[in-house]
Amino acid sequence: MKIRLATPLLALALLGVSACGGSTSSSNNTVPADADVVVKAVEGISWNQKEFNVAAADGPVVIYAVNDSSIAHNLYVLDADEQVIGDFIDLPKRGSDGSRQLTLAPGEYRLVCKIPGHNNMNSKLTVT
Ligand SMILES: [Cu+2]
Repeated sequence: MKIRLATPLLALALLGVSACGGSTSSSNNTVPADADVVVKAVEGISWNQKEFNVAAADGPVVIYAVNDSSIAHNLYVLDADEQVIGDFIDLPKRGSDGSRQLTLAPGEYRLVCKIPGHNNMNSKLTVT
């Protein structure tokens, strides 16, 4: 029976390249390429803008939210009747983020945070 001498060498080579597989975490969140609306929770219990606008004529709206503050938040999309649309985005700590694809008819919506005392986090989203 022949012994294949190349095999141990190949095994060593594979061990060598598999040593580093850890993920490098970045402090900067990457906004999804398909995001139509980018909402940031900022210091001072506030969204980064009071008004957002998006044209939905080409289909669903992708809303991306990220927590860029030191306390917990969440993002709810409300329609004109204050009804919640879709699932909320939980933003428990700085760097938390998430996105939702929602089918929104043209009109006015609110982007709110429902944590008690965060009433200031109430921005207008206008869909055209
Ligand atoms: Cu909040």
